Amino acid sequence: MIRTDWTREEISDIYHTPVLELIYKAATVHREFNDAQEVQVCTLLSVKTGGCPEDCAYCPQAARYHTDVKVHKLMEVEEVIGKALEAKEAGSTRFCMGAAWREVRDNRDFDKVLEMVKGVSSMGMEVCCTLGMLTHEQANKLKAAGLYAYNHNLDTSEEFYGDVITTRTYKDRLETLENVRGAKISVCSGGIIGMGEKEGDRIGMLHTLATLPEHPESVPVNALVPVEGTPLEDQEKVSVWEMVRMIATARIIMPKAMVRLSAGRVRMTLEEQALCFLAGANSIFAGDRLLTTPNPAYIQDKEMFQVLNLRPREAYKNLEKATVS
Ligand code: SAM
Ligand code: DTB
Ligand code: SF4
Repeated sequence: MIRTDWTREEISDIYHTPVLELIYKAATVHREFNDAQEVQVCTLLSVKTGGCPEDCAYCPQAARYHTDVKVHKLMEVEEVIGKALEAKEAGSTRFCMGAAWREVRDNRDFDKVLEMVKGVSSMGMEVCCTLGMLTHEQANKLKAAGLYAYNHNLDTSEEFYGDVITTRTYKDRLETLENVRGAKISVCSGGIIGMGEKEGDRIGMLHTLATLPEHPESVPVNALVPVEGTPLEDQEKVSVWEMVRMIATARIIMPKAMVRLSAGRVRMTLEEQALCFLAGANSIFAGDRLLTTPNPAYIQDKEMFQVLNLRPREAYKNLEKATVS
């Protein structure tokens, strides 16, 4: 049964289940609702990099931190289409374009992004964008251009949010998610662990996601990539068991969602990633770059899929293809 009335206590009990029991339960739920051999392969591209006015403590693209990220204006449409084609040829079925913006503005850059969305969508890939805050009208325009999904992470609990970001509120985040949902765009929303949050914050974030009127179709679970120059540069690496608990809990409370083993895979072994798949992860970012930080190369993931007998999930499986109007 799909439930949106979970209590924090119920989620906390699931999260704190003895870990092998938790993996077993999550693996069982996963098999009830999904094909456990299938893993979605997504590719990210930073179409506008760095110089962001926000103060997200984890982010190498915030202008106020001194990181090695070079500012790059919005890419040209043709170049982006070329990158999407490369991703498609390498086996990716979802292409996610990210921009280091606080919010979308109704300007020429937005028109250009709409062109990118049209182009990638017409290649038969699921197109996703992550561009910051969106109004209802902007969401409708993206939908009309063929946008399939929109990523907008809650990142952590409402209580811890102010310790990580002060330039926007949790409420702002939830409003954009409502605008995305309202435009009938598939919702991608998750968060980051390893930022110094308590277990209660991880549970709080999962509670918010699992009690939205509809669960997000995708839930990315990122391990913090500590980047030199950001306030979180010295955070310790999260253990695989923490990733497993997050993924397994997300799988049990949002059984149909694509739970994405997102940032942090470069620091994980194949065996550690296998545990995450067993716990119910069924999506990854592939390609040697996330937005600005490294990620395993396609060839490495191909080998991993072979060893673990996993299959890439086809685009738009069981779903209506996005149409360009
Ligand atoms: N500017 C837009 C926004 O904030 O929504 C879109 C791009 S932003 C980089 C997308 C997401 O990347 C963030 O919400 C955060 O969850 C994730 N992210 C950024 N830096 C990260 C890091 N160092 N480690 C893990 N995840 C990170
Ligand atoms: C998500 O949850 N993780 C991705 C994607 N959505 C946009 C981004 C991870 C970024 C990691 C740091 C970087 O490469 O800049
Ligand atoms: Fe800007 Fe997004 Fe990075 Fe925050 S996470 S600083 S909004 S690019």
